[in-house]
Amino acid sequence: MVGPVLTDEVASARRAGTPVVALESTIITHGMPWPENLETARAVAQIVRDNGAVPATVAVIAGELRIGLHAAEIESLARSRDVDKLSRADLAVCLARGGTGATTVAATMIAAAQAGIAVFATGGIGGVHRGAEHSFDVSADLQELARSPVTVVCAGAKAILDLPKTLEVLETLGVPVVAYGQDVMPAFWAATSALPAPLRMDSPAEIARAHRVRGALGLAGGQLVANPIPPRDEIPADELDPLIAAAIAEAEAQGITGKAVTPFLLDRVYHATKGRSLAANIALVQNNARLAAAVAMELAEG
Ligand code: PSU
Ligand code: MN
Repeated sequence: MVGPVLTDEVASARRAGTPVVALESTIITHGMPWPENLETARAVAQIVRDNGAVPATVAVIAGELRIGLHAAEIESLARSRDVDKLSRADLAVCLARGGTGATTVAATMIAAAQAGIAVFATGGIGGVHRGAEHSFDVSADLQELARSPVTVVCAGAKAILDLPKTLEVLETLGVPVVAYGQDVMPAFWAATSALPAPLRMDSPAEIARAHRVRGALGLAGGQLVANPIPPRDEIPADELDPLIAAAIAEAEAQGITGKAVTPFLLDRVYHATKGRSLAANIALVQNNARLAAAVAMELAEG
């Protein structure tokens, strides 16, 4: 019961060497409101399929680390309001207790690596929070990128975070940070930022090659690919910045800390933008699913 439990579809894809793309479940339970969370989870899985790979959503269900969920299980997670948010620190405890929980980027990477799944698509990763010099709030996602051999396709770190500090920590940890098709880092809701990208790649084949070479060198950890949101869906940074500052002030005033911070800020930005942040979030996750499937295809072709 400790090892991951794969659906038949994911297990046979792994045996056959068919491309698989891991997907996280915290974005469903804590990242988006009902019913867009369910619609997005379904759409993202379909996009992975349409692009030739098998989607594998990861979660802990009744004490099992599940890789690949059935439609009813995804719906049940999407409807639930009090599911745990699991990272490296709490994954084993939830399994030991027979509990149910959603996996963050970090916990999803752990599961993917155990099942030999090399590619994972999400929206945004956790990072260094603004004010981390006081709060020490640095997401466990960053350390996981330095440990688990998974290429994670995201849209950059959310602007609720401190992006320069996030890049510094990733560099310290030895994580390759790759902007896809441009020289600057994308910033989640915005396609560009003022930050130069540490690395740039322009094709799924290039990303797949670098993933393989990293493994062949024996380097632990994966790669972070930052795929810009399609420009028609973006919300410019100057529009978002004041709303984010207000959301952070509100979080501080209410004493929100720890793992509650990210969901709280996302919810506030959602209301402040009258839902536009959610529309952008949905568009970028779908865009990332496309690129991740293409990278998985390249890796499967060997
Ligand atoms: N980015 C999003 N939506 C999310 C998250 C990130 O756009 O729901 C989730 C991911 O699961 C990520 C987690 O791993 O938030 C980071 O949380 P924390 O900052 O507490 O480590
Ligand atoms: Mn945190």
